[in-house]
Amino acid sequence: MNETQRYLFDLQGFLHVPGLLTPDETRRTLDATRELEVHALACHDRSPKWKSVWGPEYWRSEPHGYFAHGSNERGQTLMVEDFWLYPAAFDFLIGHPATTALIDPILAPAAPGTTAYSINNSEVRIRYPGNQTGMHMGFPANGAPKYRYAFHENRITCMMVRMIYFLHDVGPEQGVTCFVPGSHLAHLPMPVAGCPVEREPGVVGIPVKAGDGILFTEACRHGGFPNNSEQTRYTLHVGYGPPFLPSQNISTMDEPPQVTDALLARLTETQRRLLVPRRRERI
Ligand SMILES: O=C(O)CCC(=O)C(=O)O
Repeated sequence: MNETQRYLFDLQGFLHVPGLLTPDETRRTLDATRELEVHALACHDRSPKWKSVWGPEYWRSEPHGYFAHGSNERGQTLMVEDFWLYPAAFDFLIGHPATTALIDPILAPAAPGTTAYSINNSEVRIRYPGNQTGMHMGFPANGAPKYRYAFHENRITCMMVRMIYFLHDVGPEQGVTCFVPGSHLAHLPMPVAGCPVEREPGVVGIPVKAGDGILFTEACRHGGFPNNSEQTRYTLHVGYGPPFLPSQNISTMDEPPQVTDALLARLTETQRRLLVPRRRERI
């Protein structure tokens, strides 16, 4: 993270990173995401159903173990959590060097001898025409220690951050991700009840190109403008936090990370540590 990026991240609570993925990575990831969309929709009826502790209902792919939620109807979102469990096009994003270079300097430093941080959240979000994402987070209204943003001893120290990978262009009318810049530092709750996403005071939509990323602190209030186009929006969202924080996927909230032997066998040791924090070993 360079000085300008650091300045903007601290000021806004988010950072738009053009060209985070190469054109080839972007194309391959979009193809894999569309394949996963077909897979997830096709296994809905025959898959076991689960209700998350946060309320939403999911189905779980029997062969791969990922959890999916939603539908492909107009106005809806299809979410697939722990998308790495679907082999194997997404593995390169676990410990992705360009992402790591942005995240290393801003996550809360870990205690000596522990993994610096882990991946605690991974979602494919597929937003169909007519869909929007309600605004959420932002201090102090939804403030909680696990989302905290702080600046301490000349260092940004976030608890949880997220990277969104955009797999195609998303213009102003195509469901852009939006933020209330600076809301990670706000003292007052958002004052307008029932406000449409795009009319919330201070909200700004961020148009992006294929391959761009947006990094943000969970303490910054955010959501997604309505997708007023006929283009379905495909994004990947990956969350990072301290290694003592378990899964933050809605399907498996606060449970141990969901991994399979098949996934772990494909990964390097460094990648495995990002998904499964280090534990004691019998010697
Ligand atoms: O881009 C969007 O639709 C909203 C993203 C979002 O809410 C999130 O990643 O938590």
